[in-house]
Amino acid sequence: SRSSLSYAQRAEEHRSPLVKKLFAIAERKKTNIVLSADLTTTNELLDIADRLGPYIAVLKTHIDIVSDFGTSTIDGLTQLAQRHDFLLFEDRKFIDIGNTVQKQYKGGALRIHDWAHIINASILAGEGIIQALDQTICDAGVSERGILILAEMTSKGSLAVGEYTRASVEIARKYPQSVLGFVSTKELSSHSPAASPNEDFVVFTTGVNLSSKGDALGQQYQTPTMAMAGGSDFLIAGRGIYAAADPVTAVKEYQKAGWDAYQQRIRS
Ligand code: 5BU
Repeated sequence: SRSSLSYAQRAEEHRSPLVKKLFAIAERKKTNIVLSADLTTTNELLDIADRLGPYIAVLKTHIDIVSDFGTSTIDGLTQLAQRHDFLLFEDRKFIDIGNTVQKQYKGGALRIHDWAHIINASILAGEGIIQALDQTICDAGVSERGILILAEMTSKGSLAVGEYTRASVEIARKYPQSVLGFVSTKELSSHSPAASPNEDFVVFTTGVNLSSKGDALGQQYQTPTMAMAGGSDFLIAGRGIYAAADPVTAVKEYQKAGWDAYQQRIRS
């Protein structure tokens, strides 16, 4: 199955230039860690991106929590992404009607399409939202842009389960140009009867923590080893890394745990 293949093998066979690049970064840097850099000032965000950049494949932002957001935020992130060889993922969770999300993605105050390689969207509003984002990506003619569908969420009582998750996979299959895969707790497509043999969705898993089981507001964690065993490809960790006493030591621990679990999986 797909989860026993190496990132290098998957890079070779994948049709998306962005996924090829993502897998190539993972191989080069020996990391499947996505840092959820939930810092609230430009200085703090750029500082953590610079210090931890060498150990991560992707930097995930919530750009709307940056209190002094501006051109220097975007320019800084873009330069650090080039210097340290990582991609930028804006965790914007688009959720509105197609016409609105096109405006939120392409323009607005945050100019997300200009700088974020990866975005995510929920299918609560139906297929039109993915159609709209796909259209923006295809029309722009920039190859390094892609969408992850939010097929599940990690918080307690999440309603993104069952039929909703199945519908996420079905919609993803209709937009192979722009949909890279999912944000989910585990691999999804092989559980679905219509999976074609060469389908290769990328699975990003949030709620990853080495030492905590959750927080006081409903977050629920799994370890890097559990997530990789479930077919995840990229592990998203925030407070477990950036809020540690020594974030560099912490990111190296997550990197090692994630990479060991990956190697275990492709060997078995
Ligand atoms: P933490 O500090 O590792 O708990 O941060 C988790 C991050 O992932 C945070 O930015 C959330 O907004 C994000 N997240 C999540 O926790 N759970 C989900 O299902 C999704 C995103 Br989708």
